[in-house]
Amino acid sequence: MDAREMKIKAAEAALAHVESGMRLGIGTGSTAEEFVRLLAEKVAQGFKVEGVPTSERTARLCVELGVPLKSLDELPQLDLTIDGADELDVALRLIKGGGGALLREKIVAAASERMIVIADESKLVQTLGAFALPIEVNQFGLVATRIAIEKVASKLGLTGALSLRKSEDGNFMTDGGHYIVDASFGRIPDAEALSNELNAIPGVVEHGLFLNMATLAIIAGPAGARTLQ
Ligand code: ABF
Repeated sequence: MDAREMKIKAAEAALAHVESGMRLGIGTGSTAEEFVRLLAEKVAQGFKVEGVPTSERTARLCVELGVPLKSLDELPQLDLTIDGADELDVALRLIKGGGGALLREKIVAAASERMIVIADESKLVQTLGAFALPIEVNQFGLVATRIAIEKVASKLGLTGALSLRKSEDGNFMTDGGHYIVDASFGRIPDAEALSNELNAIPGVVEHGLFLNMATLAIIAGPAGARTLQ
């Protein structure tokens, strides 16, 4: 089974948790997109859902495939969000934001009663941090914010470089008009402490540690999909 087939398996298993009439948060990334494709097939057969997309990219795919969308202001309380992740551990702590949508992903997940993470087994790690932690920052005061992040890292004994994410035409810009600093910390032994410290930096808009948010993870491997909760 190749990586795409595993993503489809995870998405299929997640679809089994979706009931007609649900208000759904719809994630971003290649795994979430497999979910959107499967959901669109169900919608075409008469399944009723209303989705709130976590990015412009996901919104475009949903519109193209006919998945009905609402804004989060129209549907501020959601039944379930289904989204991918860059890394997760067995306690369902996540690193997200590799796709650049972490702020909307976190707002949508926080507005949802439940969050199901879908991933192939390469994303499951013992300790978070091999994937560089995306940190969404305000453009104003970028240098000061980077220094503040470095101070936090040093306080927590984390080493590694910070790098401002680039795109083809300059600095990568999120849907909210912010930059992303990718922090290659290596292992993050205390994700809760790092999350709290980053939240206290004014220039940090949001970071990619999703703690106490996922209620279930569906991990697909060559032998099929299994769940963690
Ligand atoms: C989103 O997409 C992100 O938070 C995460 O960065 C990424 C995972 O993408 P993929 O499913 O393509 O690996 O869920």
